Amino acid sequence: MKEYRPQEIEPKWQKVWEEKKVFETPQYSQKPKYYALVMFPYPSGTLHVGHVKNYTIGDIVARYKRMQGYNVLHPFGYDAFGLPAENAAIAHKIHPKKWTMDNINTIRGQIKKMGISYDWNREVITCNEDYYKWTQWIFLKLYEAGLAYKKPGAVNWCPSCQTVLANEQVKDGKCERCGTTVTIKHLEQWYFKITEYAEKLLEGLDKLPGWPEHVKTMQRNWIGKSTGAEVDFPVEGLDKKIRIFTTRPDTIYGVTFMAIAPESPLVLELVTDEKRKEVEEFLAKVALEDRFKRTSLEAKKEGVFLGRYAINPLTGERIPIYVANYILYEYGTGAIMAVPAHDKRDFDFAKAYGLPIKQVIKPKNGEWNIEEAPYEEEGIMVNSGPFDGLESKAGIEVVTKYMEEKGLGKKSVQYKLRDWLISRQRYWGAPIPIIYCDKCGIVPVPEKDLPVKLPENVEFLPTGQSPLTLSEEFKHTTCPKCGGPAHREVETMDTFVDSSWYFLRYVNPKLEDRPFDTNDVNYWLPVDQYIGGVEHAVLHLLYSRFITKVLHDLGYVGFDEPFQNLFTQGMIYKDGWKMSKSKGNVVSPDDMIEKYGADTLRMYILFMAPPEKDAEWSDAGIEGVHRFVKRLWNNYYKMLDIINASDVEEAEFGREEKALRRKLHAMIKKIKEDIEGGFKFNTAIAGLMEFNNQLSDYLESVENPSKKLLREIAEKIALIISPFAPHMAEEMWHDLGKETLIVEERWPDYDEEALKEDEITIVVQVNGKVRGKVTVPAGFTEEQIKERAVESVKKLIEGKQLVNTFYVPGKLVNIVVK
Ligand code: ANZ
Ligand code: ZN
Repeated sequence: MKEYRPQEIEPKWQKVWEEKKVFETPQYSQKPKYYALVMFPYPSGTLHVGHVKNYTIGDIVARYKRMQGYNVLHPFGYDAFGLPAENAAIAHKIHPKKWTMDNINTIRGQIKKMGISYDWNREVITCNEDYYKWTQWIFLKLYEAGLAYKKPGAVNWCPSCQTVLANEQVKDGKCERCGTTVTIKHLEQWYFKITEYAEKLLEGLDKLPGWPEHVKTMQRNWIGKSTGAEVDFPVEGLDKKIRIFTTRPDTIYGVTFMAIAPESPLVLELVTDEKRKEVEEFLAKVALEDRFKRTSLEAKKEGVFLGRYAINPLTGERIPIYVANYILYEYGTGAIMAVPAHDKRDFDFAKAYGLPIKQVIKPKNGEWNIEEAPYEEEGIMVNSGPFDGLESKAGIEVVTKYMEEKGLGKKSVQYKLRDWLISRQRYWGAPIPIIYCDKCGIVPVPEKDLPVKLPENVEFLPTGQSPLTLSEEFKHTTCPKCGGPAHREVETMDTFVDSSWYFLRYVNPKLEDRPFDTNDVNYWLPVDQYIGGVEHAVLHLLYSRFITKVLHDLGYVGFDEPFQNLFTQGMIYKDGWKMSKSKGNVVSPDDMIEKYGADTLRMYILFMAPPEKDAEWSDAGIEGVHRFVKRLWNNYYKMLDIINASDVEEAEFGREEKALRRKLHAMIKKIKEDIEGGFKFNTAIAGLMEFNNQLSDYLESVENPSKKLLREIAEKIALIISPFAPHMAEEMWHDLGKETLIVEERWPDYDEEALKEDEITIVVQVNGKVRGKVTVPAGFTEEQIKERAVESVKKLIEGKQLVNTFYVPGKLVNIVVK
């Protein structure tokens, strides 16, 4: 019998697929289209099995859909600009480009050995000129539309990466990449106006039923929409007003102080001379503090009285004004009306500074001691003049309307989302295509001059300044408008800009005069299935949705959501830890392929857990799957020996054959449902294992096996496993005498007829007299048959006591009653 040698058959079939160009996708076809996309990697080293999980899942989807008759687009590329590459290049003292390209070559080789069905003709590398030219083009389009702008402001600075970070890249006050505590710097930087799309980005989520709920929730929270009111509080003795934002206008009778953010210019405008020194000291102290800690719910509430009062526009009361550390300058209006009775932060502040606490909402039932804790729930309005007795929820509307009528305030919607800061002070990125001219100011680089090339011989050690500042050749240029001397923007774009549109470039990776063809992308997109890590729930997935919506509104694409369905896979752990080089717990796919073959590795990755769950790598686990793969192989070639042996008589289907055929089709049905009903690849493989055991039993126990049945099983098994273990499937198909490639065949359907079980008819007696018959599936147990029999004579034995039932196997049931 033929031995299983994956090291021989795998490279052989990979070569055949490549030579026959089976995975090269035609731009259009009669078949329905299917775009299967995996998140492309940072080429910052070699891949470990955790990365490969992503691509394996994507490959099952792509191969399965291909075998269902779809025109499948399944591309691959590299997110090749960025800090990891640059930092590693510095550490290894080689140029980021060389380092990146070397890694790409290694990764490509690793993936090819996995037998993933990519169309390699469509490979996209974001650091290549023919790609970043179009990233710059997208910047220009946003600039023209007023969606890219430069502004000074406090930005997040990573002292270790020596660059600014977008808010999305700061996790709990730390750099998303390196974990260093982020500080604040004042810089003039480029932003994309993602806030203008806040509402569209929220609404779009409702049109994505194929996204996991938790990812949509994370995006909703990040966008952070709040509905409330803006109210103006006049300042006593000055011709000034303080505008506040509140989500609780129903509590306005309970305001006992106001608080302003330390960064607000209002603070120094309002402070009295007596208080100036104290306030300036406070501002200096706060400026040194960590903004994330300072404004967290648990942080100690601190502030200083400005010596000034405001007037509550509804009650006319005098309200002391404070500067306070817990107010964010960038949210709402940067100032609040404080209601300590109903807001925890205001409560803590009032307790610390001995300010009054005035209850204006009471619980519907029972009492509340407002000195002990704030009451933050809904309730009934009290101490609120004409509004007393209103339910607080209704009160929000009523009070807002009242203020609008009196011109005191207006309804307002606020978002937590901030504009996307895209400037980076690092080398390895796409230069921002902007020129500064003394005469003309900011001038965008004309489209015909793209790309603005990244110069290669530049000292790129991080200094806090963009390395391009050091390249005189790059910096000096002429103004496209007036022809006078000018200089280029020296900062590069956040790499999340590169990755926010790569899925469009895959459609036309070689187009030279445009980033993509509108008709072509309208055919292929939205992506039918996107697969990647949940760590991108906010960053990449939000930015890609934003850029797509902008391109849609500018008329370049016909769709406004890029990814129809999203699947987030779990991670692979080893020894309880996420795999990482620094932990030394990395499992290399190359080693596993050498030892077991790619098909075993693929099967194990899929079998180890439901793919959305984290899973722990186990050497025993892959051993086990490998044994199964070999058993399956052996059964297969045992079958082929029988099929090909001329001395075996063709037997009629008996009971065993019918039963085994039923199990075969039940397995096909199960695997189909597992794949289509939500990526249940682990149970699909378990189903295959179960069938393989049943097949072993048959081959061992039956003397004269049916060639006809074995031929059907052999054919179906090869087809079924083809998406999972494609090399082995191809070899089996070939050895079965087929002349086609299995990847170009249809995945099998199950035979509804075969699923039906055989039936037997049983005579039913009551007290020894024949009273009827029942027909039951042959597989029924004695217990089930008796139950059916009793059921069939229910009327006859009504009111009588059931004494006993006797079963004569396959013939009759006698029911004894009194
Ligand atoms: C009065 C009030 C009474 C409030 C009450 C809450 C409860 P979200 O849901 O996050 O939008 N606020 C407004 N701007 C702020 C800023 N820049 N920094 C810190 N806090 C700010 O929260 C809105 C509420 O947070 C607003 O409603 C305001 O306090 C506070 F019983 O106004 B509230
Ligand atoms: Zn000029």
